[in-house]
Amino acid sequence: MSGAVSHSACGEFNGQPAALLRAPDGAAAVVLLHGAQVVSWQPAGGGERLFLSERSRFGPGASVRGGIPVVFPQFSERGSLPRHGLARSRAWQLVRCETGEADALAVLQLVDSEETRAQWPHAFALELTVCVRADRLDVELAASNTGGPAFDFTAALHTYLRVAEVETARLAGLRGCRYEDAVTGTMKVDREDAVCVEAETDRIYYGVATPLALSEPKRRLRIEAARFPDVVVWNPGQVRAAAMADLAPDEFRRFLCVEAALIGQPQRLAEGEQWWGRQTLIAG
Ligand code: TA6
Repeated sequence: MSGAVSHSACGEFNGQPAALLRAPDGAAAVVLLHGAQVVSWQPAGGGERLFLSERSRFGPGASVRGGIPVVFPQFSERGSLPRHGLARSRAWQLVRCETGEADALAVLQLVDSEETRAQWPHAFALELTVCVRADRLDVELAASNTGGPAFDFTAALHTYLRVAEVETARLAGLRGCRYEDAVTGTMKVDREDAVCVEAETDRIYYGVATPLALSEPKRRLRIEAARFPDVVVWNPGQVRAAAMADLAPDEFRRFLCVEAALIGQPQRLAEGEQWWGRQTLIAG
């Protein structure tokens, strides 16, 4: 993280406005105001645990390849909006950025505008809360219907977990879960003790009730979720990655997306109602 600070501050990351979080124990994170996208997380005493492509584009309109893109109100192309909705491509407002006694916290907000209503005709407010301390990162997304007819949405925290080599990573905890294999267009049940990525992998697991564990030869990561009932596991593989301008050669080997998601049963919010969901990463 460029320009490391001893406390939390609103600063810049790659020339873009960002919340630079640093807890008293040294745990740190960076959150761009663009898209409220976490682009860096370093547990106390540890190294970077999120992937960020060296070819990521920054600035208005760009979607940054890596970190934790916020997907709302539409997952993927399951609707009429641009892929993964409209939240990740807009400038959010930073409303809190502070270091507490044992943690550091940022809160960012996005509300509807004439522009968003032209794409998605609803009054909404989003709030993303990012908290770091010790070995953990908590990211919580809250969505509210701030006035008007009920609306349905799907959402995800599209987390790019950094790995040394994706083929040596193992994701455990999904055995027995039903999943939609977007590569083959089929529904399956996972019978394996762990997901191993050897080629393009694009799976939506529905109704995942237990924490996951990402294991590599030299480190582990525990992945917990609250009120995100589904999990997306994605790696583009070599062929698809070669066609992605914002991925450098072989960078596909350096990440596995494990996304806390709300896809299978869209959430309905009547006027005045709020939903929230959280993903927690615990470094080991
Ligand atoms: O979450 C998996 C996925 O839906 C993949 O199908 C792939 O499209 C990925 O998201 C990345 O999407 P993006 O729009 O960020 O390139």
